Amino acid sequence: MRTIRFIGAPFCEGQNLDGADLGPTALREAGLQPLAEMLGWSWEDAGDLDFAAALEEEAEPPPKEEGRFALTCGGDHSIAAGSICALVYPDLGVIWIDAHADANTPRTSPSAHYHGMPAAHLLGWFDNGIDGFEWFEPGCLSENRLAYIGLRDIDAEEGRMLRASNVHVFTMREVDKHGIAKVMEMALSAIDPNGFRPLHLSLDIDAVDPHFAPGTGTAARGGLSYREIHYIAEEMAETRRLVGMDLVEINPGLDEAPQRSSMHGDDPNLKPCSPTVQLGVEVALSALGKRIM
Ligand code: HAR
Ligand code: MN
Ligand code: MN
Ligand code: MN
Repeated sequence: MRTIRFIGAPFCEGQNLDGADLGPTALREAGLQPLAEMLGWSWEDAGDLDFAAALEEEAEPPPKEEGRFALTCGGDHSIAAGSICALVYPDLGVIWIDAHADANTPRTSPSAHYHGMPAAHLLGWFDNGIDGFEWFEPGCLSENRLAYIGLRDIDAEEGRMLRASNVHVFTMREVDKHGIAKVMEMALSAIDPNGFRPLHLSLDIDAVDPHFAPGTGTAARGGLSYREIHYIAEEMAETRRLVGMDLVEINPGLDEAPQRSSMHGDDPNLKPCSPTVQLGVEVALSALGKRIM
């Protein structure tokens, strides 16, 4: 039986809104564990990371994750720097699903918010010895092993850096033009031409259209549909090479009231929860292998 290691990462200091830190608890309370167990997974809850304590002590590297499926739940997208750096696979391929590229450097960032920078940090586009990051390896992710899907809110300088790089970018326009199935095919073969690399899915819920995912801090119109995000997750599971996933930027404090919609409407294991939390649970289950039939 394969094991999921659920890592709560209630960190929301990478931006200026409270509430994203409630994500891990909301996902647990919605019943993600029993729902995943029904798919045949064994579940190991690593608890929540204690960021306050980590700041006071000597910075400790995140535990290296191997052999289990690491599901890191934010929190804001800052935590992807840790979760991806902590994966031990040297040839890891990453599919980054987001409205934003998160590829600013401290120099180009219009907001100075770190959640707009973790991709650039992983790619090694900056390395200026930020306190608490002593364990971090800038450049641990190489450009040709990163593909974005869903982008639609990119800063000017960020766009220039991406165009000059070997990162693979599939914006919403490519989704419009080719359809999600073709885009997934292109993204996977771009980062993993021979189909043998371990894969990580970094999923920012704001990639999904705010109609389906209202509970997030930096919503952007014109996003992925309910089925498009599920298709991405299902295809990632289908590769059988998915070793980790981030599920980030779910902000229960900004979410709409709980509503029971049909997909899991009759599943007693899904507890009533707000719509963006429910979407997060459902997409995680698709990435864990859940199929319509
Ligand atoms: N690009 C903008 C910045 O760097 C906004 C980034 C917002 N980021 C997220 N994560 N929500 O994707 O400040
Ligand atoms: Mn906070
Ligand atoms: Mn993001
Ligand atoms: Mn985003």
